[in-house]
This record gives sequence, structure tokens and C-alpha cells, in this order.
Amino acid sequence: MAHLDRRRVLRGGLGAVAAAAAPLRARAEEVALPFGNGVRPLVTYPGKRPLLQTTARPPQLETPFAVFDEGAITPNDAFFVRYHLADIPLEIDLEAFRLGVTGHVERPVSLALAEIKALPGRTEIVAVNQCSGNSRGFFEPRMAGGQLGNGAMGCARWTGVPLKSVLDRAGVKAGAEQVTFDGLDGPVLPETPDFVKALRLDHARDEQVMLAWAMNGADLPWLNGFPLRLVVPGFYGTYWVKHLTAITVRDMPFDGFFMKSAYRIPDNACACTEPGQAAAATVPIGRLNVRSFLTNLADGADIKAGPVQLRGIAFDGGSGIRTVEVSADDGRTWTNAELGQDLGAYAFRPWSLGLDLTPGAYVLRVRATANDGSTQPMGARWNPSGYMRNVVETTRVRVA
Ligand SMILES: Nc1nc2c(c(=O)[nH]1)N[C@H]1C(S)=C(S)[C@@H](COP(=O)(O)O)O[C@H]1N2
Ligand SMILES: [Mo]
Repeated sequence: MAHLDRRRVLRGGLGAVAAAAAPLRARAEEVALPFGNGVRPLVTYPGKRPLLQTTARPPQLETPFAVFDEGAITPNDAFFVRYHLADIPLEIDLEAFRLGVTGHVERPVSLALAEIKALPGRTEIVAVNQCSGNSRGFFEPRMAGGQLGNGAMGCARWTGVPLKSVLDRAGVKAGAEQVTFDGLDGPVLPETPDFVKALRLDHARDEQVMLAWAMNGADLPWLNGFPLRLVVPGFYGTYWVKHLTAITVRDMPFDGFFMKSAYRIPDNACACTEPGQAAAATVPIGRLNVRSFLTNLADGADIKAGPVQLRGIAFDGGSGIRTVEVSADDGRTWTNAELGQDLGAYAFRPWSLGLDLTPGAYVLRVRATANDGSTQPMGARWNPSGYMRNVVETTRVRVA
């Protein structure tokens, strides 16, 4: 947390966030996610179109699933929002804003946004940001945590500089092991742990991890981390620290709550346990696993017999998508879909497939295989935190 000079403050219209939610909710439409307690108000926050609200304090907002049918890039005003701590920044003085780099370094630095933008290696990457708990609400048995549908993911073009550029500016000392990241948000109560995340030093310096100030060609939306966030291509959103203001280089592993206790997965090949069982050992969550979705037909849809074009998206943690297969007979036979525009190995990959359907009931399944050979399971793998769901999705349609 940094205390900000309030002389010249940018509010992003956000001072109103808490207040705005209430009156809007009163006349809001609702969306029913297809699991128990799945009714969500559609709420409009500053800079956002109506999104599904999981919680108001702090704001947690899901993207309506139909948005993913609009293309491989998720628009800024539709991008999901996730915070852990209710004291989110409502005003930021851009004149006073600094990113500090301290700890196990030769020269601690404190950089203004303009100085960060002038660092060497300006770069862009299209990458998926997905919450570890995306789709948690579909697990059986259910578990605690945000009951999310499939809308806690999005794909954007991020502009920034490699994190390495700023680490080099500070000069990492020999013996450094990890780098930690803290944003301007903080807990409401002093007992609540701050949201701080760690990466191994070699990962932090890999030239893909970046400090990003723009998303899809515009300033970061306030709720997605204005004015600066970490982008960790291929890794779950938990590492993509928003409103980033403090970087600390460490010569020992960091054991804060959000590394040591939260965002951990079973330490085994499937990252899974028997439903209801705890894991014998856990490790911090890492790369996205491979997923695919049908985006233009909803479960339970009625469609007309004849030719139908199916389309959707697939992604993984950065090896890229090799194939997307579709089954119209609940997984007995599969047909390769055509892959669409390749925006890079970390991006949503569009796919499409034309089918000619005669009248009847169909169980559509879609399964992606990544270039690293990994694929999606036909049955969901369970884990106590409800992370990393990537079961082959099922869409039932009636054709008449
Ligand atoms: N400062 C800050 N950054 C954060 C978080 C947070 O609570 N505070 N949550 C993380 C988690 S768990 C996710 S999934 C992503 C979500 O990014 P988004 O809100 O831009 O969609 O932000 C990450 N960065
Ligand atoms: Mo998350």
C-alpha cells in the first residue's frame, strides 16, 4: 500500500463504485448460472458494461458468456474483475504514483509511470487471464469459494515492458530467489493478510512476464489494475497483480498467506484428489491447463434441422492449441474443427465446424489438445479449492 497525494487525483469515475452498485442492482436484470444458488444480478460499474456480480465488496464480476462468441479478444468493458480485499483504490494521483523496486537489489528504484513506459523492450502480447476458480460453481461436490460460472476469464492484448527491464534497472544481487508483487489495494482490517504474490527469479526475468499499462490499445480499465499491472502469460490470474506499486526482490522464499495457504493445488500429476478429500501435499498453482468452449449454442438450445456452424474458443498455458475436436454423439465419434486466427500461443484460439443435423436430440462435446500433448478429461477432476476445472464441456441441443 502506498499513501497517495490527493492533490491531483484521477478517479476514473470510481469513487461511485460502492454507491452505484446498490441503486443499479435494484432494477438490474439477473442471470441464472446453471447450478444451485446461481442467480446473479447484472450490475454496471464505471467503465464496464453490465456484468454478473458475484460479490459487491470487493467487486467481483463475471463476463456474460455470450461475449466469448464475439471474438478472440475480450473487450475491456466486458473483462471480468476479481479482488480479494475490500479496500480497493478509488482515487489514484498519477503525479505521485510510483513503482518501487527494493529488497535484494544493488540500487532500490522508485519509478513514475512515464519512466516505466520509457524502459527498454516495450512489448505486446495477447494472453488469457483466467482466475484459478473459474467454473468452480460446476464442481460436484461443491466447495467453498466464489461460485463462478465460466466467465472469470478473458483474452486481451497487453502493452508494457518486460519485468526484467525494471529488475535490471535496480540490479538484482547474487543469491536472490524470488520476486514479490504488491498492489495499491489492501485489507480493511489489520488482521487480514495483504494480497502479495511471488514468482521465482528465473520466471520473473524470462522476458515474457511484463509490467503492462495498456489493454487492447487503451489504458488499463480501473478495475483491471489501472495504472499498471503484472501480466504473467500462461499463468493463472492470481499472479497478475493489479495496481502494482511495490516489487521486492527476496533471498528467501516468501511465505505470505496468498502463497503459503491460498492458491495451492494438490502436488500430483492431475492436481486432483478424490472428491471430498484433502491433498497430502500442495504446491502453488501455476500454468493454465487446456480448455475449450462452444460459444454460439447454449445448453438446452432448440435449433432448426440442416446445416449449422458451431464455433468457440480454446486455450492453454502457452504451448498453443494443436487440435479442437467436436462430438455430436456424446463422445463416441469426434471430428476435427477448423482453427481460426492464431494470435499467439497464450491467446484464445477460435475454432469452427460445420455440421448437418437431422432432427433429434444431440449431446455436443468439445475437446482441445495442446501442442504439449495435454488434453481435457471427459470427467471433471476434483480438488478442495475448485481450481483448474477443464472437463470436456457438454452442450445438449434439440434439433427439429
Ligand atoms: N492488487 C490485486 N491484484 C490482483 C488481485 C487482487 O485481489 N488484488 N486478484 C488476482 C486474481 S486472483 C485474479 S484472477 C486477477 C483477475 O484480474 P482482473 O480483475 O483484471 O480480471 O487479478 C489478480 N490480481
Ligand atoms: Mo483468481
